[in-house]
Amino acid sequence: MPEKTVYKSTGMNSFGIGANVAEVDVKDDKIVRVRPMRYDKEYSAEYLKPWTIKARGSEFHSTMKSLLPPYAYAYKKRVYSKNRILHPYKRADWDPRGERNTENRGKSKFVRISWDEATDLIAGEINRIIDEYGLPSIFIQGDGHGETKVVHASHGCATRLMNVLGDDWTYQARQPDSWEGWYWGAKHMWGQDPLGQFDMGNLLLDIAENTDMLIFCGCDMETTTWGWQGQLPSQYCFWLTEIGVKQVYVCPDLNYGAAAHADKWIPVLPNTDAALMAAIAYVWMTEGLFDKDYVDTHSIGYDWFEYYILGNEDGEPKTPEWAAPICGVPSRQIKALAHEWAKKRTSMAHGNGGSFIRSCYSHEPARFEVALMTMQGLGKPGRNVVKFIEWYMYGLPSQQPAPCYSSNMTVGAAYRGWDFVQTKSFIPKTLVPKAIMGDYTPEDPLTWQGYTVAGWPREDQYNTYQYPIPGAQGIHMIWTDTPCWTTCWNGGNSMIEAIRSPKIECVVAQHIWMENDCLFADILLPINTKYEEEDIGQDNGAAPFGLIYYEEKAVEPIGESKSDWEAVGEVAKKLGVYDEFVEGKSVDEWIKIGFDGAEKPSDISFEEFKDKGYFIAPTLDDWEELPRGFGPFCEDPEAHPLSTPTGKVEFYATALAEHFPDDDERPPVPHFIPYGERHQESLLHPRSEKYPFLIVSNHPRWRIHANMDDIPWFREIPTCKVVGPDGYKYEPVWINPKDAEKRGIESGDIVKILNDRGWVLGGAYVTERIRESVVYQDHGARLDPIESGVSDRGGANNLIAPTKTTSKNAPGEVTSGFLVDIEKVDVFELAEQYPEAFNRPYDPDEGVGITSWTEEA
Ligand SMILES: Nc1nc2c(c(=O)[nH]1)N[C@H]1C(S)=C(S)[C@@H](COP(=O)(O)OP(=O)(O)OC[C@H]3O[C@@H](n4cnc5c(=O)[nH]c(N)nc54)[C@H](O)[C@@H]3O)O[C@H]1N2
Ligand SMILES: Nc1nc2c(c(=O)[nH]1)N[C@H]1C(S)=C(S)[C@@H](COP(=O)(O)OP(=O)(O)OC[C@H]3O[C@@H](n4cnc5c(=O)[nH]c(N)nc54)[C@H](O)[C@@H]3O)O[C@H]1N2
Ligand SMILES: [Mo]
Repeated sequence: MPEKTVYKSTGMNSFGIGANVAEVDVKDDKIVRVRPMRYDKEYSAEYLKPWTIKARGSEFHSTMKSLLPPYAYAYKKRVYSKNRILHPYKRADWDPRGERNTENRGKSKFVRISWDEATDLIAGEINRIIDEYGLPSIFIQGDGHGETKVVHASHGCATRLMNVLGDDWTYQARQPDSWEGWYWGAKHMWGQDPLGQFDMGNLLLDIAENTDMLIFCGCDMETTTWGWQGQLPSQYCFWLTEIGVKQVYVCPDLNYGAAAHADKWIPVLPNTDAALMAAIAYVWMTEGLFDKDYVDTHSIGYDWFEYYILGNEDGEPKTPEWAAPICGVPSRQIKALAHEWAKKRTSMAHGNGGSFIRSCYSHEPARFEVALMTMQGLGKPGRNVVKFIEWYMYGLPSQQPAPCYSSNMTVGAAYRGWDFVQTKSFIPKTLVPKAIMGDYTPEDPLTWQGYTVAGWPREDQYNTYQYPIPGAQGIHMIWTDTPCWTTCWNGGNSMIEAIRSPKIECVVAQHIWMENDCLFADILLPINTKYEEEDIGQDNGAAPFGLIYYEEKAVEPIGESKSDWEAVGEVAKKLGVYDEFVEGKSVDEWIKIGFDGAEKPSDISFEEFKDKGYFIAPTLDDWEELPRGFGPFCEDPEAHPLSTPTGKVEFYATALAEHFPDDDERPPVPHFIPYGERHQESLLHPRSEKYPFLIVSNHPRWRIHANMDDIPWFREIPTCKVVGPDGYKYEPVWINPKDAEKRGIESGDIVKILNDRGWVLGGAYVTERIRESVVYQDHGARLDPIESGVSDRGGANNLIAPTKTTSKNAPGEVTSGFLVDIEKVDVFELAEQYPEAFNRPYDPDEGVGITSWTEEA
């Protein structure tokens, strides 16, 4: 029997937004087991009023326990990972009073130091940088996903410290990575501020009652839903099959959701969805198969779109025969899909957006989707767009996305993570390497459009920003709590080059495990996991009910680790601003502030809350009556206008035409753009002769981005790692049998994926689950550099993603759907060529560990 059981959210969203709450059993200061949470442990069913969706003679019920993904059960392995950073470290050959050897970042090893020395060093460098260059020269990277904590926020605690020091430190503004195409494209067509994605009220009910066909375009209902939502969406899809809702998957790979749920798989070539959809529009236009009345009353500029699709603009009608060789879908299939879609009430489904939403010119496919949905009467019963993850984003009373939204309780008042709006200086994350490597001055600055952080209104994209800001100098110090730039962002190898620049005099990283960008730090602070902290949490997104919970400490901090909030606090002490930093409040007081700030539908005292462990809100009585998706706009577009300049769907984006009249990479009307001045990542471009494959770099099945690559239980699974002849576990690469044969590749072979930006290794899996001309390798595998800045054994393919942004005026990331080649390698030959990399201490069960990088090993 456990000595105690505590509640912990296991979702990895971070930003204070929890999900997948678990019961964690503890004995002898050890986590012994993780179990689903029972919602009815402290509250009766009469109180909870669990919801039921009734449709087509069948019922789908809310569950009484959390439906945890595998990550939740396995996470304790991370707490006790051999890869934990247990003490502060300093890079051996970095001397703040002498040689800094910045070019050795990622190469030299680390030596152990004390917390006292580490915080002295950091505070000393902060003061020195401010004196020599000014506060804008301090750059804070604090924006990742990861463990969800509220008071001990996993990211951005340092931004709060900087706010104490002034209002012009430089912030790394994360662009809307999850939504790029929607943000930079769809928003100009159907508004939907701030993200550009869709009204989702009550759509689980609407789909069950009214939808005949659901098209999953770039969506894996058995992988990415796990990250934030657990297994509820999966159960829902099994139920849809039972009640006869047809499920069509459009994706280059037969992903896990497609394998489990698809009635039909349409294997499209990566980032050619715009061509496929243009051809569907062509069929509808020429055969009169769309809702003309709706288009007349709900949109503007349709004629411009028709002009383009019919080929009047460029002499090229966008027929299915035109699209077929581009998107790799036979023309008869395109026609059949167009006909079926016109006949049946069809909704589109996404996880978030699909990897293509993070590819070159991704605003175009997103806009095409809006066009198609509008042509079929967007918002009519059964005709909406649904998104199966990040429901919390829509957890507003007006946007009830699921029947389960009984409350919008948030403990945000206690959140101590990122807080950046005060500072005047920022760099979009996609432009960081460029900002560092260029010789920018306030007079001759780097410029871009838009604040870039998800959440800014459409109009902000018309603003031009600059680095450095007037009167400021460039950045000279980086402090990161998100050390996975190289494994998660665009052009990772260019970031490695930038971080080694002598301009960057000091790099501080605070992290739980020794991995990825930690290798490039000068000072490392050891952070603990959420199991070692006391906190408060909320889940108003993933669970069938809205709830807040008290997160009691499960075990004592391991080694000398501290929470992110405490670690930054130690630096604040050395700077003499601790009280200002914590605003005079203890962790306990912050937890209470979070509890008090949550809008609770009925009374409960703080003591009772702590005692019960959680507080849950019952289902709303009238949830079935709440608006559904675009229903209100559909019924009365004048009373419920969209947030576009005209209030209607804009086939011709009036504001793009006004602000960027010469932008041929994002013209006012959606276009299929295979390549252009900026990107040549297309099989239609001559570059493809050298690099004849497109890589699909999805969100990982056995990780959440860079998290969890060292869990032994997962690494045993053949779809997680491929064991090479040298015993090393390589990141899988899927390749079609026809392509594999041409390259002499067999399952289990080790392959190199390459382009002009570098190369990474992988373990081949030859399968028809991936279409020809495409290779698939998940993103986020742990860095294990061969030649640092060029090649990687771990398979971190972001290293070779393009450095260039979405398009001229859209500074989004491009991290999937780019050109590569693939060839078989002999790992033993490579080991001879690169003995240092291949002889690094390595444990196949956990990968490269901290002992590979420290001198005491
Ligand atoms: N190739 C490719 N790249 C992509 C995408 C893609 O589709 N393909 N998708 C993009 C998208 S949508 C996203 S959201 C990004 C994700 O990119 P990130 O949000 O940056 O990724 P994560 O790995 O989740 O988290 C960031 C870091 O936080 C660390 N971390 C976790 N918990 C804690 C903690 O408590 N404290 C501290 N200090 N650190 C912690 C993790 O170990 C990791 O190093 O990736 C983008 N990159
Ligand atoms: N397990 C797990 N869950 C996660 C995450 C994670 O890292 N791991 N990350 C979370 C985050 S931050 C986000 S933003 C979401 C992301 O959620 P999504 O955007 O839905 O995820 P992706 O893996 O980028 O893409 C989903 C599917 O798109 C398909 N696809 C790839 N390229 C193309 C293309 O060109 N065209 C079409 N039609 N399909 C394509 C692939 O089949 C892929 O499985 O997931 C969240 N959930
Ligand atoms: Mo994301």
